[in-house]
Amino acid sequence: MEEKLGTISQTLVQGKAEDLQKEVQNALDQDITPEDIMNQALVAGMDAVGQKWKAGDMFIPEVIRSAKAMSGAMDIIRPKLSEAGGSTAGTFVIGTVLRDLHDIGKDLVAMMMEGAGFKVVNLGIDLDSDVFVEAVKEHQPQILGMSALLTTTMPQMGEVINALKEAGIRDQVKVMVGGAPVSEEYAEEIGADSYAPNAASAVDKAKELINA
Ligand code: B1M
Repeated sequence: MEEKLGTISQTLVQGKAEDLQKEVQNALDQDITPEDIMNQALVAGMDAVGQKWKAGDMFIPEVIRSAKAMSGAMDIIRPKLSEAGGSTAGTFVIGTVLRDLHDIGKDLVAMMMEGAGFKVVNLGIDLDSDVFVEAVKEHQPQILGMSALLTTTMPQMGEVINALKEAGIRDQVKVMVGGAPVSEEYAEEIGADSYAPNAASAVDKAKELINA
């Protein structure tokens, strides 16, 4: 199994979208769980992409190719995770904040939440505070999740919390924040209810929030 997952990771790093879809399907056919494929192969592969970019061993076109391959693999995994999830645990609205286009981590969180049985409303990227506020009014989620990958866009999460207060709906929803530059301390500073460092812990934190 480890060899198979390693090959999937490698194919993702190489950005070979078609091969990746075949390998993911093949792993599922061999009864490797969607959670293992996602956490041990796909998330690990994107981590490697991030490190290679940081080290100057990969360039933006290659990173985008891997990101697209990741998205194709997610299309195969998503329904399998949902199947495993069972009944609705609550509603979770998630989006990436204004001027931030990173969506891979946010989509992983969304998928894991779906897998854990939450009804997920994925709003997308580059979202103004108003979009979050309107989504909370419309979908009445138990939890609103925000993702930010840039130090320059992190403050936008605080702006959204302020907008929820101004709209008089801050106490109707728990707010969870995450993304590479975000920390527990930062979450506290902006008045979020929860912080999760990765997709798996986002599910645990969400369950804690629901049961609190
Ligand atoms: Co950009 N980028 N990027 N990028 N990018 C980073 C984030 C960066 C750290 C790279 C670097 O310099 N080392 C850096 C940010 C520096 C900083 O501010 N601290 C950076 C930069 C600078 C930029 C641009 C400004 C580059 C440029 O144009 N000069 C530009 C900005 C565009 C914009 O947003 N306005 C840019 C663009 C891009 C691409 C478009 C090329 C592409 C995004 C493709 C896409 O998302 N569709 C991209 C990518 C791929 C990356 C890296 C390489 C990988 C990000 C990723 O997908 N990681 C990244 C380097 C890195 O992180 N090492 C980098 C894999 C993913 C699974 O992890 O997103 O962290 P992550 O999500 C995790 C957790 O953070 C957590 O769970 C996820 C799963 O475990 N999590 C949550 C995330 N959201 C959560 C929400 C939660 C809970 C947990 O609750 C609600």
